[in-house]
Amino acid sequence: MIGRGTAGPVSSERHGITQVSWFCRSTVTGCVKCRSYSPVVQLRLALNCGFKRSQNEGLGATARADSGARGRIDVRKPLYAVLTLLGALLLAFKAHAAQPVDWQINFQPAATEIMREIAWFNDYTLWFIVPISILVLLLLIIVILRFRAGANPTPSKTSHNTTIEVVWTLGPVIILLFLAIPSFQLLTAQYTPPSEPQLTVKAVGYQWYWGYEYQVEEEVSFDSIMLSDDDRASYGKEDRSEYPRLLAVDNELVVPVDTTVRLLVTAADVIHAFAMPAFGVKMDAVPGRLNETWFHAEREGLYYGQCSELCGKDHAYMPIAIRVVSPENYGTWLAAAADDVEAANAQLMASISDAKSSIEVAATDAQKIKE
Ligand SMILES: [Cu+2]
Repeated sequence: MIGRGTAGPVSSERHGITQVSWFCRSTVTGCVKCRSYSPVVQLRLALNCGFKRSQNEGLGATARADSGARGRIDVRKPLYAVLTLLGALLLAFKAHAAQPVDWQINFQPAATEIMREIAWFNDYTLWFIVPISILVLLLLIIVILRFRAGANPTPSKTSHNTTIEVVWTLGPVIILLFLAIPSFQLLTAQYTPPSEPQLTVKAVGYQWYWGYEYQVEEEVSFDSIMLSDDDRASYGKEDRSEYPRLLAVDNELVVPVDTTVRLLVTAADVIHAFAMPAFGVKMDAVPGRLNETWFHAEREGLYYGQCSELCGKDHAYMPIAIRVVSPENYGTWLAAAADDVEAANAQLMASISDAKSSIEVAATDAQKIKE
């Protein structure tokens, strides 16, 4: 069984196996026996995540899949305890929005599997970088103090040490292998859509805005220009938390949720780059060349990115906004957008805010009943 984005233990009905981890609670899916998850995830499980098999298999701390029993990390194991603590610290710094936030020092929350893998690879790489930096710093301090001229009036003439030379040659080679293998796997995954794309959109970079063309039966194409403060009222985008300055646009790229979207990227004048951090997408837009990438957004919402290639004086003013909506809303929007994109957007925003307010009303009613 494959579960997606589960907020708790995920169990395999087929083999009765549960995995529980603070690191991968919301990300890792699949069954250890079926090997139904990607190699990158497997490595993450092995190295970071305190992956638990059922007790019958007797491997490490366990979290049983029996009758909905809630698994837990066995913190008796010091390694897991340290990993858990550091993981919690890392998560504490993560922003909770589909846009940058003040004092953010980490990635935006992932909205695609690829972005989760990228975030994992970033954390994984830190496990090498930090110890190596500390080791080098310690060695420098030792050398500076112990081998300073004052303490060594007669310098040593040692010039070779075979053991050290073997260690400092093989050590980096092994470390690089540990980095290269998951890195290549991630790179391959980034260029391999999980399924045949159900929608193709062409994004064209212009100085200085984006244009989108949907490859559908009835032509839908429009320009997406940064929203100016003067236009906020006419587009109904006065809420600056949802439509931030320098990121909000007049017409967003609208795509359905849980759909593999093929993105063709090109430019009409100079080189731009289409970047959407929450999706793990970054692709150069080169005039005369059609680059291809893809994404599979898992959550509805409004996501912001920017042009990521210095492209001229207004490079900072050509944001990218993608609105991920339900397939029904997307269908309605697409039909309306063939005639009038701005009217279709207004209609879409109205139906989304209706749905939001009805959820809020339901929540308030439930609260009242409780009281
Ligand atoms: Cu640009």
